[in-house]
Amino acid sequence: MHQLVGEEFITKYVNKSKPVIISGIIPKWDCFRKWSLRYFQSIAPDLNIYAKHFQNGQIKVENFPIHKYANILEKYEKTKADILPPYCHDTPLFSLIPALIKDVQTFPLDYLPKWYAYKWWRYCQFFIGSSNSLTPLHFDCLLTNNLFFQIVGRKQFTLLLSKESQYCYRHNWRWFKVDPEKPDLEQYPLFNNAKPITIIVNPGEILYMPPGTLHHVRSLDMSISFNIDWHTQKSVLTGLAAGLKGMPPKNVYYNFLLTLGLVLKVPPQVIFHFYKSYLNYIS
Ligand SMILES: O=C(O)CCC(=O)C(=O)O
Ligand SMILES: [Fe+2]
Repeated sequence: MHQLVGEEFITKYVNKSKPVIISGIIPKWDCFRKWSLRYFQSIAPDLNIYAKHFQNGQIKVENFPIHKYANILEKYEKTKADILPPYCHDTPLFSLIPALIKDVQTFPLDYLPKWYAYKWWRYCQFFIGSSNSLTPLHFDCLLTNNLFFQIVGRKQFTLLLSKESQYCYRHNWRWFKVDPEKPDLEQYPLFNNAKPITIIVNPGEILYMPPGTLHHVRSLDMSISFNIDWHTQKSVLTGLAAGLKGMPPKNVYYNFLLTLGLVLKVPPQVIFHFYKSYLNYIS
């Protein structure tokens, strides 16, 4: 959809839990012409990058000065060695480099509940990595809506609607054992019933994923993206109720905070103080 306005986005997609790709917004932003890892380095030379290895269901974190991380990615893009560089995944870069906020104007705040308007950028998380970087199949752990902004490079998303999770062999609340790129149907025969949708999100496009959408994400190029995970009044109550369906207590706690904000109108200034640890929460 081209330049979708807030009202249409909410009635046609959020209220109907339908994914959509939105074009025509990011290309008007300065980030679209400006951003690269070297640009981030030039304005924040002392930044430390935390990067993850996803290995057999485990997540290992390493950290590097930004110039070293840029060197590692550039070397990988030249050699395409067998070993993938670690992936800078889920980093609150707008809080670490506030000068980047002005590069994403005008942010589509009319897509979100008004409660998020106050310092909305604090809820955004960045993904910076080489081509071939992978985020294995999962859903977002608070059962939030996700607006995903693809700034540099392309990403291939394999999506499965929430109800398809029964065919994907779940482990640890949010992760799934099936590899949708090459599913082992002998080990995971139920996946035969699943209807995965594979899409490419191009630079300058925004992907909307409704709560509980399973996604497996493969970077096709060196890539810079960020998302905002956000609740509506309806999704936050569903997220809270998921405490009875195996959601870990820590996640229920974050959904409780967001319920205080979105439903009981406790101001974001108060809630964020307690919520901010979520932005460094690895689950
Ligand atoms: O871009 C990626 O690799 C993962 C994105 C993701 O999982 C998310 O935005 O929730
Ligand atoms: Fe995700």
